[in-house]
Amino acid sequence: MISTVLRTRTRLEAFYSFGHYAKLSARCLSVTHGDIERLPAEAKKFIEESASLCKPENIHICDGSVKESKHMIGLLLKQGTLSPLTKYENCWLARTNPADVARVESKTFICTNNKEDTIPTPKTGIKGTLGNWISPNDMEAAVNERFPSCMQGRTMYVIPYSMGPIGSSLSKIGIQLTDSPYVVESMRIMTRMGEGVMKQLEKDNTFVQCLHSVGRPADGRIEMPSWPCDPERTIILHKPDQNMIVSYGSGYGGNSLLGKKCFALRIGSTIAKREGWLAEHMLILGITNPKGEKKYIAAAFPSACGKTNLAMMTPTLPGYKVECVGDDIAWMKFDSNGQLRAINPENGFFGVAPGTTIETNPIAMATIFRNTIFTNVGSVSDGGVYWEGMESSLVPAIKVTDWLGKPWTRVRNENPAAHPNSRFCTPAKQCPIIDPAWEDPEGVPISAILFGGRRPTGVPLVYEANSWTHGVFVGSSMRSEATAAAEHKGKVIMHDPFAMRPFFGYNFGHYLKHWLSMENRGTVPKIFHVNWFRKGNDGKFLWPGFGENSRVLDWIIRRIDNEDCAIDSPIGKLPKNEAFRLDGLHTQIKLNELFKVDRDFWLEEVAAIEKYFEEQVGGDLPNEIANELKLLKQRIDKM
Ligand code: GTP
Ligand code: SPV
Ligand code: MN
Repeated sequence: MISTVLRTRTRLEAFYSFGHYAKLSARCLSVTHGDIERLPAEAKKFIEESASLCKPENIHICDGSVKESKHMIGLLLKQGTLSPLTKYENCWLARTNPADVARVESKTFICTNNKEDTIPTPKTGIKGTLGNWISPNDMEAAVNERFPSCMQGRTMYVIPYSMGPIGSSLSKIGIQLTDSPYVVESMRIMTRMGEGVMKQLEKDNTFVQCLHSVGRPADGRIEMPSWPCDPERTIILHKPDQNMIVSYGSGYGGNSLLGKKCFALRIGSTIAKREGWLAEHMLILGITNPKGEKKYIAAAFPSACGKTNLAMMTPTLPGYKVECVGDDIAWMKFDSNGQLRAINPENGFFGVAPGTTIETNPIAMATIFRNTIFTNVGSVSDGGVYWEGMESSLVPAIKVTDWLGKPWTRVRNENPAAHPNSRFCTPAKQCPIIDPAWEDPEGVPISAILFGGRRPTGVPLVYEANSWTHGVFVGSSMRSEATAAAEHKGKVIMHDPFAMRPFFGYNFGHYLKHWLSMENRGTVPKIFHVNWFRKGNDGKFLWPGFGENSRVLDWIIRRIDNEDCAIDSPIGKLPKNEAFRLDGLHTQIKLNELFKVDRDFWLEEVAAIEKYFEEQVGGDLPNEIANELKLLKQRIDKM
């Protein structure tokens, strides 16, 4: 037994501790920008060992300056990765290899010694869907099959970055090594990167180590020199006990901007578990009512289900104001007074482009036409961008090119001009309604947590959980229609607990226990479930959504103030009909359909949740959650 353990350790160290060999090659490292000696010893070691593995031509330590950014853009233009969008200020269009357009959940792994630490054990014969586990040996093999010499002829960029305001006690530092200048430019927008973090590292040398390469196909042939990648062998690896992320083969989104899903959620959730806080796939918004009272709300919706839109909402209810703290990730911790406080660890928005319009999200439209990288959107002959939803901007004289670089006309083409997962990458500080406290190192106080998804049938517009435990159950039983943000096809309804299914850094059952335990750490906020996507028999949305969602927030904040405006239902508390504000709404709302709780639907829903828990979570399901399911079933049975 002991010898097996020892052998594993030695082999493990082999891939990240080349010892003698590493030091020898390190002497030949050519650092062409920045001073490696300023970095803490651990960081130097990480860089040297990675360089001796990947064999880059040279090393560039990023300072985050404007000069550096100009240099990167120059490189990217030369390489053909970016083209200028002359209509706007400092905006660029990137087209990826069409095989590299979204996160690849099937190739994303968490590495722990014990499989049970990463994923619950599914029922015999059932494939687990709550994450992928990889053993330390297999991770080592995966790295050794892909990384040796993968950066040959390329520059290895060193990106010191902070998730959260630099120096905040809620923030954490990462160092990403990458051979992609596109990733450098994107990280410069999405994180606080460069000199400020170098200084912070002098005070605190702990960091998450992130190694990334766009890779190089096994046969050496790079199909699209403007977007090198290796889709066949793409792999995204996380090693929580070493705060380590290793990503190979993809240059886009959550696969390559390692601060986002890999660090802030997967590694983040494991750190949060250890340290007693929460790392969640949630937007954070501030809402001020007509009396001038302000509250902050966090909301978890799956990818491409409306977080950016809600975070930047323009309320239609008069007198209301929404301000944005973050649109994708929240790190939440109780302060010494037992108040839950949240920071947005990011520095930019990596938002879905299609559907973003003046009508639906004017605030995003006011944010994104400066200093922004657009990826896989269409472009127009006047130097601007185009995507589905911008039809009214089309005039015959303007020619559209689709995301693949082909001429596109609306009548002729059935395929969309922009890829459904095309995105803008834009600085958060440009958002006209960015919250004054968005960079507050203490975070903002959270008064409510929302869960939601795309549910075309059965699930009402909004309901309130009866208690914290019931709320955790509501999060655990979330389901949503698949979207283009990942590799899933079709509109199947998938279980996506807490909107975290692709992002759990550890066993979902343990995650549930951790959430349940929050009640002992401070004053827990009220929990709600929302669904903007319910459809009528005619297949049309029953609710206009977007700015009209302020009516839902209005009811929610009145509930936070304990106003008597709710009635009990078997699934939770619903708005009293007369209390839900519809004043000034010109479209006819079928309230009965929108809020209906149908017995047959919910019996099926309960059965689906029961099956899911049984097949996927098994013995790791906390009793409290099993009990909430039992109670729900009893309440529905009695309907
Ligand atoms: P990620 O960045 O992938 O995490 O996505 P997200 O949750 O931020 O989703 P986003 O706000 O970008 O919305 C995705 C899609 O949902 C867009 O096409 C929106 O137009 C649409 N959407 C957002 N809010 C609403 C709404 O209230 N009603 C309807 N019908 N559609 C909405
Ligand atoms: C998501 O899929 O939830 C995103 C995009 O926010 S990505 O950064 O690619 O994960
Ligand atoms: Mn997201």
